[in-house]
Amino acid sequence: MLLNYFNKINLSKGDIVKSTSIFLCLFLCISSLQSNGAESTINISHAWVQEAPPNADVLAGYMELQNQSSQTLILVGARSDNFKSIMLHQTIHKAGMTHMNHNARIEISAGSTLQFLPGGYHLMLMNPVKPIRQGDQVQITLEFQSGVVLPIKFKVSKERPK
Ligand SMILES: [Cu+2]
Repeated sequence: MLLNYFNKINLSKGDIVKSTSIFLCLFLCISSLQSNGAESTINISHAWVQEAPPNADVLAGYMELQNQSSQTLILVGARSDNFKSIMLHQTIHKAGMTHMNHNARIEISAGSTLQFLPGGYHLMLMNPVKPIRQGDQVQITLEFQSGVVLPIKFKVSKERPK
């Protein structure tokens, strides 16, 4: 009786594991299909990291993000081997004060362009793992809520590249 009971438990546990992996596979397959279709609808240009003193703990990354799709695009994060962490920030001027907001997500509505510029939206690049100099290129991967990930090369420069 007891043995039967355990057999039953094990069986249903196995089923759950099986269905979870099937689900995971479906999910991954669907997101990779989506990313194939979506990449052409997201256009990133003028991607640059503002040059900072060699010992700077924090740098800022900027870009122009065009959403050419018919759906709202939601940027949820960024990562890079060149930095310990990256946050989505927005500089805000309010009542004569300037501060930075941390955004968990940034929405770019269908057909619109969002500028990441000094004094506005930026990627806050924390703790570079090695010194970053003018002329370098750093790869930063943008992560979207749909599951799309886009590796982008950012040019290190004093000002926005043409
Ligand atoms: Cu910031």
